[in-house]
Amino acid sequence: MVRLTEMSLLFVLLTASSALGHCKQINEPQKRVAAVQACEPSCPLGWVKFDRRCFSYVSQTLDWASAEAYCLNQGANLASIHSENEYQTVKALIRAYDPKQNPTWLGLNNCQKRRSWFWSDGTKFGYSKWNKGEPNNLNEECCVHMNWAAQRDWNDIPCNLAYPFVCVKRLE
Ligand SMILES: [Ca+2]
Repeated sequence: MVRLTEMSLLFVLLTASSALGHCKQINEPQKRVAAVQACEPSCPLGWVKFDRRCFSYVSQTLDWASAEAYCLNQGANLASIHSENEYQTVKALIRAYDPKQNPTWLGLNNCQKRRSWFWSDGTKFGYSKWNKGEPNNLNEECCVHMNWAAQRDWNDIPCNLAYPFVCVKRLE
């Protein structure tokens, strides 16, 4: 019975490691679990991992559509945000590269319809962190950036303005 359990564990571990491809086979049983954990997919260099996704800050200032195109070239989209913890992670990422925390594009927009907010990565809009009085659609604003004004949260703004941005991609 013990032998069977051990064989099952070995099978699971080997299946997991072959699925992950780059994992080395470890022969000492006590090291196998740690080895598989270490083999979990990781983000590319310079990308920050949160909740099975990878975030990257891009300091180049581009309009919203060009920023989305830049992210697409990285196999990513402009960042979507789905929780306070995720938001604080993205804020910290921006702060690490830009201590002044300038306004930075997110992937949120309502350019199709006034009250319909969509994330460019196709994830569902739920969490939000608008500045007080936003979104106000002043001057045809339908794209969203964060770190706006003193409150440094979200604001709708014309899409043709240029800001740095954050890209996100799923871990494979
Ligand atoms: Ca606004």
